[in-house]
Amino acid sequence: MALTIAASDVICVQYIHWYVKSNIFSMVNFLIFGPPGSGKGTQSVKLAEKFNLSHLSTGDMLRAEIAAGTELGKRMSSIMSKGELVPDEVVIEMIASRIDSTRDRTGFLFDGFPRTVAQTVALEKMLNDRKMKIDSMLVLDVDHDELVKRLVARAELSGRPDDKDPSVIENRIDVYKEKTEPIINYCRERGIYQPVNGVGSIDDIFRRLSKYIKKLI
Ligand code: B4P
Repeated sequence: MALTIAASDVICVQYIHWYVKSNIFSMVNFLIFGPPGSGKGTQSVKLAEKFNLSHLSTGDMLRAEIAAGTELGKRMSSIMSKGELVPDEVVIEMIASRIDSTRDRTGFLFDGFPRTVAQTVALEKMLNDRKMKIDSMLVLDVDHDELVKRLVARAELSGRPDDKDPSVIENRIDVYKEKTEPIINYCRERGIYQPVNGVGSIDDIFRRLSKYIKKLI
């Protein structure tokens, strides 16, 4: 029996191919990770632009709520100014709504999220439910004194209450070690942990990170 392929079949196959390529199923997703002041926000803006990634920063989202004077912002403001983490469910909800409204991007760049193992489990589930995964965790390595120096310098320009007080900076670093750093082991076990030297010029660090992103997209 001769096999004939109709033009409509070809169009259908081409459509499926285009749909899979242009949809979330083919997105490549990165965590940019590191202690406060390690340069996550600085590098994320540049990387998102270069690689057409959707940059999702929970810190920026929370600060936007505070600036807009929303009820949520008012409740979160005192937690953030002490250098503590806001409740997991608040940030998980913020991220979930952004994931579903994103289209036409190479992938997601999660900046400052997740910050607890519970947030990591929730993110994995959100992505798995949409046939995606965390493809790589890029961890910026920066020593304690350099972190403090950067945040004190940023306080001059940003006016951020969590940068102004040295004891709040120390608390943020302690909270990172206690609640956020355990995510590294979680991701190491999944084979997606990638340490990156976070000391040097912004452009040098950008080149180091770009090299790992290029390998995956
Ligand atoms: P974030 O907004 O995530 O801020 P961050 O950790 O302080 O800063 P980042 O690492 O992005 O540093 P940046 O590039 O700006 O969090 C703020 C707060 O929000 C948290 O403490 C928490 O309360 C809350 N929050 C956010 N997400 C949460 C979550 N998922 N769960 C619970 N709570 C959450 O760099 C810092 C400074 O260094 C800048 O001034 C920059 O110019 C400078 N710099 C950067 N790279 C440099 C380099 N190579 N050399 C010299 N200086 C450099």
